[in-house]
Amino acid sequence: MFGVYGVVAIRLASQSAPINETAMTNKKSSTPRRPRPADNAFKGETIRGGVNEPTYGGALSFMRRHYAKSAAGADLAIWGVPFDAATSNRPGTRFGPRAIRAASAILEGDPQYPWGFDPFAKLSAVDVGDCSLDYGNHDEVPREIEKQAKEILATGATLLTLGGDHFVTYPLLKAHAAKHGPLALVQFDAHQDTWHPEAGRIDHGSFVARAAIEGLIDVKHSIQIGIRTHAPATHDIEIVHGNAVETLGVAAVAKKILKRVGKKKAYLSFDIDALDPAFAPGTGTPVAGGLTSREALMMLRLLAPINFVGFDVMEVSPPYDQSEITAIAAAHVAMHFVSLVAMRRGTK
Ligand SMILES: [Mn+2]
Repeated sequence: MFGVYGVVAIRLASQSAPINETAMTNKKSSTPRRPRPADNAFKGETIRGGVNEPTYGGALSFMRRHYAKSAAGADLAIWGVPFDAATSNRPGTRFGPRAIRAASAILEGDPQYPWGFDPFAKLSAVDVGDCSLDYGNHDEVPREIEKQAKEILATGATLLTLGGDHFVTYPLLKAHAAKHGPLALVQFDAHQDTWHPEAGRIDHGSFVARAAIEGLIDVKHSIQIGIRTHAPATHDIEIVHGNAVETLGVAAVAKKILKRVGKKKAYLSFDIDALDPAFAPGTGTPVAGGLTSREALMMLRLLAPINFVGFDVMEVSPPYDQSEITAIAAAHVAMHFVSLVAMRRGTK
């Protein structure tokens, strides 16, 4: 059983994104292994290439990327949206971007596993800091997120957002759809997020309904993976339930995603609660019976053929986390996003 499954997974992986075995086994890097001086986030002279700071020290940014006020000239911009006022249960995701940046410090310098290359040798990337929001004026929050996201997208950079609760994805989709048209949504989540789609509501459980109703997503090419709660409507989006990932297997689910999306431009939204609470305890609305982090990361890797134009990882709530388990999972998810972009974009 495992042997057959393994062959399928390897074949699919080799078709979509060949692994550089030499880099994987030798762990050779374009940069020396000895730690360099700390604080590349501020002192970096280039927005390319790996760095080798001590994992435990130095100024934090996502994967030690240089902080920049503008994403101009970069292939990829990493951005935080520390907003958690739309959550229905546990708050705390306003601390998510900071925690994911801290957890990502273990991911710089080496070829990233299992990709076998340093993504920043292939693409330039900057950390553009966090979205500026007024905590006392929630009505302005959706407009502000959309406006600031549009400013980043106008530079030509691909945007990778660290949340924040899942409401944030709604204004992010507005900004991306304004540039690209309706997008195929690939959503990893325990929840369909199709509740209470009234205009003006600020609710982390409604972004999918709003996006479908407003035509921000192309529902016929959209798919949700890991669902294990009921919701009022599917909006004709394909659903792969949490238990199906085990019965079908990772490679078969990845094939379903590739088939559903086809050649459409796509947006990848990863709610960390797609993972089981064992792998992501620090989140707003945990649901038992979820994916393992291994299953999720394997699936992400198999999505390399998809033309993703935007990414987010949402719902990391550090006050409910233990030993950074959730933040580490989210940092690895985001690293896979970076590697997906590197696979497609190559060197600019
Ligand atoms: Mn969710």
